[in-house]
Formats: sequence, structure tokens, C-alpha cells
Amino acid sequence: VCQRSNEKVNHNEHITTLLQKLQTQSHSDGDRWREFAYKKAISVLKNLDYRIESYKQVKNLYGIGSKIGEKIEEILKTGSLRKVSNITQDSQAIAYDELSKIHGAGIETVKKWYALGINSVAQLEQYATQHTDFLTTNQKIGIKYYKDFQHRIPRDEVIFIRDIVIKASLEIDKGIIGEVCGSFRRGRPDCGDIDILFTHSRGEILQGFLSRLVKKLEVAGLLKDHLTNAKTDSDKYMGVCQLNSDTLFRRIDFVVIPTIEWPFALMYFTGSDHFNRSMRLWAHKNGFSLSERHLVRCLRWGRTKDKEIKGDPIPANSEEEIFSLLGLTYKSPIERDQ
Ligand code: DCP
Ligand code: MG
Ligand code: MN
Repeated sequence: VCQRSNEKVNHNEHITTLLQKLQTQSHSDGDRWREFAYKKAISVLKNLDYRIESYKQVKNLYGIGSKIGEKIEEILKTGSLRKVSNITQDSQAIAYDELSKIHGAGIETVKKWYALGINSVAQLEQYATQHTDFLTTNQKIGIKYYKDFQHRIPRDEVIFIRDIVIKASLEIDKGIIGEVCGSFRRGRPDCGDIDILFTHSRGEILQGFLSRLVKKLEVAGLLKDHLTNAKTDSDKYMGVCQLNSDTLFRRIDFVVIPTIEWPFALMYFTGSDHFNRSMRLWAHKNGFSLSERHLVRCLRWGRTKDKEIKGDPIPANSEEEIFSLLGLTYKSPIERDQ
């Protein structure tokens, strides 16, 4: 894991190969400006020490504009670029585009569906009625709310939903602390979903807290559907909510956190995922292992977990302390939005 090498590895070949073709195209078109833009973007991507898996990671990379960003998004979603293959009307790209927008459908799943001759959400639904257990719960929900889930949630609406959820949680236990994390805590004007973390202000969280909360919010009419089994006493819940009949159906996640893990969970679930990745990398380089649960000294790294030797978890009372333990200056949530 720790090996150093002078050889540069291109972790983003899946993107650069296609952009390279566009650069070549711009060159032969005599479009110097565009050629330079592609060249710069390719160089940025080649120099990254990680693989770009989502468009969110690209958005704020210095040297990549929104036009190229859109192309990268397309590559990530469909595995190809319509412009490159010169297949603007290609049915495969259209099918991939529609199918990959289903919540819970990754690219591998979409490929599998397409190979079965499924080209649209309507055809997928048709196929699923004839083949039992063809779709996961996640995918069924994704199809049911397909249109609504394409829209991000305005911040104001998140605040209304948050207030209802927090009020209900306090009615179960006055000592509960609830915090909306994710893109909301990073100050985004709109959010893909609502991520709420819970812990207890004085130690132990109540047994069965989450299932009681879910039941309560279901009765109150906020929760409309479940992705996780609402009855099992898990520490994670995923569901669908709706503020009122004038608003859309929204994805909502709850996570219950033990008090000692709170700052670590807060930091992890605030993200961004890109920020988390760079923090873990920094921790690793400095002899630590950082997770959503804790920070530990890593005394020996190994290829597999069982070969590693780790110290005891290092406690932290706040996110500020975690930064400080890692020798970093504190970054507020809005500064982590990249
Ligand atoms: N997270 C992560 N790695 C993942 C998934 C999630 O580090 N693969 C962390 C960082 C995210 C947080 O969990 O910020 C919440 O996950 P979301 O998928 O809800 O992402 P965001 O809330 O950041 O964005 P969105 O507005 O799309 O919900
Ligand atoms: Mg989110
Ligand atoms: Mn989420």
C-alpha cells in the first residue's frame, strides 16, 4: 500500500483516452483554443493520484471548465462519448443515459439490462413484471420516483424537513442531537438527498430509537417509502419522504452514531467524498488510519487488514480536534465542498 515509485500512473485513463481523441480532433479543426483546453484538462487528470469516479469530483478541479466537465460526466455515466464515436443518435447512448439515471442503478447493471434488450425505464418495468426478483428494492424505488429523484432539493425544503425530523426525535428522547450533514452542511443551495445523523448528548442512545423515529414520521405522513427494512433495529435507515403534496418525493438517510464516534461520523458524513478521500490519504501518509468511526495510529501497513498493526483509537471531542491531531488547520464545512 505504501510503496513509492517514480513511475507516474495515469489513474484516469478511462477519461483521458476519450478526451485525447477530442484534442486531436480540435487540432485538425485548427481550433487552437479548444485544443489547449483539452490538453490542460488531460494533464490535470493524468496528474491526479486517484481515479475519478463521479462528476462531483471534477466540478471544482482547477483547469477543467464546465464544457469539458460535462463531457467527463457523460463518460462516467455511459462509459463513452457520443461526440467521439460520432454516434449522436446512437440508441445505446440514449438507453444508457435514461437507465443510468435510476437511483440504485450502476453502470454494470445498466450494461446488463441493455444486453437483455432493455432500452428504457418503461421497458425495464415491463421486463420486471415478467421476471420476479429482477430488481433490487433500491431500483424499484428508483423507478417509482424516477422523475422526482432527478431534481435536487432546495435548501429551504431541507430545513422544513429537518425541523419535523428533529422535533419528532426530541419527542422520543429529549437528549437526542440531530444534525443534517452531507451537501447541506457544506452550505450547498440544493441537495441530492437529506443526510441526518443522530447521537445522544449524555451517552447511550435509546434501544430501538431509529425504528421508533421511522414509525413516528411515517404516521406523521413525512416518510412515504422505505429502502431499508424499517422494522429491524439497525443504525442506518434509508427512505423516501415528502414534505407536503406540493413538493416532490425526496431521498432521506438517517444514521445513529455512538457518542464517542460523533466527531468522526460528523466529518465523514459531511464530506465531500472528495474531501474525505484526501483526508484519508493525508492520514495514511502521516501514519494514521482515518475512518467514519475513528482515528488510529497504524504501526504497520499490510496488503490485507489482518496484516496491519493498529494502535488504540485516538479520542477526539470535535472535528477541530481531528484536524489538529492530523496536523492540519481547521476547515469549516463550507470549505470542504470540493
Ligand atoms: N460519502 C463518502 N463516500 C461515498 C459516499 C458518501 O465519503 N462513497 C460521504 C461523503 C458525503 C456523505 O457521505 O458527503 C453523504 O453522501 P451523499 O451521497 O448524500 O453525498 P452529498 O450529501 O455530499 O451530496 P448530495 O447533495 O448529492 O446528496
Ligand atoms: Mg447527501
Ligand atoms: Mn445520502
